[in-house]
Amino acid sequence: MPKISAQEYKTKIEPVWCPGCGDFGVLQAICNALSAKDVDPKNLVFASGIGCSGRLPPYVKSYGFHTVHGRVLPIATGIKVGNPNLTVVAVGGDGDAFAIGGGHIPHTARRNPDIKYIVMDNGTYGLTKGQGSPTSPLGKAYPGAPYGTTEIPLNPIAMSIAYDVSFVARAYSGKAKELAEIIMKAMDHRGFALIDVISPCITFYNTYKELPPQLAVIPETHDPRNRADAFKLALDGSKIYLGVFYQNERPTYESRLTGLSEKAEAASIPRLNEIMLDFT
Ligand SMILES: Cc1ncc(C[n+]2csc(CCOP(=O)(O)OP(=O)(O)O)c2C)c(N)n1
Ligand code: SF4
Repeated sequence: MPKISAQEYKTKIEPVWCPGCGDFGVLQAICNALSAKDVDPKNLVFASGIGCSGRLPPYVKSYGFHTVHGRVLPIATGIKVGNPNLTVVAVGGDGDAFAIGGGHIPHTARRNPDIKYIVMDNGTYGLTKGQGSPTSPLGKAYPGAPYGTTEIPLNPIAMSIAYDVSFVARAYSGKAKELAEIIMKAMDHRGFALIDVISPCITFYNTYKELPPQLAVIPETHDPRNRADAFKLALDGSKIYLGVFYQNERPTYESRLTGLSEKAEAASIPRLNEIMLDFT
């Protein structure tokens, strides 16, 4: 198969995002990474939750599943278990991932399916016109919270390290080259990879000016296998670090399931239809 260019990974469907939305940079970085990794679109699935970011799957040449709000991780896990040969990428927003869907992160981490989760984190609920989200700063006023938010924000990186997500990284949509490199590293990782991508919502929480001075690349001396050091970087409030914080290679969910049905066969556990015969 001839190599597909990044441009060719984009479908003809025009994104409906506002001009200047950070999600354009994420889409571009995804296509750059797919092209560099030479991923066959026939073996590629994008699954998404609901939100502006959740609209991404039809924009990429792949199979796509626009699922329900907060439920992308169980669905992506099911896709991977159903066909472990597929490259499975889950996408969505910070509301989708860390509010309604937050309960799925620890259990996906425990299972460790080989799926990649790209969270487009804009600190607001964009699609529903600007409410505070789990990553909104305390006191930030939004159209949907005119007197300012009243909750302290989550730290998605520290939370993911605490849950032992096996690959944890942060990137910025405005640095598409670096973001593509992190996506490629996540693709090389065998297991559940979560990338928290700061992706500004130009319409409801425009952080394009305030962000760049706060960003810093994780020092090259950092060893992502060192969980304590990863926590230190994640909790360092003086900077917003970009790069791979934590990586813990371990068996994937699908590899642990291998041979399970044969074991059940060998144990001659009655099949459901045989059990049902007792009731007919
Ligand atoms: C069960 C359910 N509850 C609420 C909604 C309404 N809803 C749609 S998208 C969304 C939040 C989107 O915010 P986020 O996940 O951060 O994505 P963004 O739009 O910012 O990309 C909400 C609350 C819904 N669709 N389904
Ligand atoms: S509302 Fe915000 S997140 Fe949604 S498309 Fe517009 S800029 Fe992007």
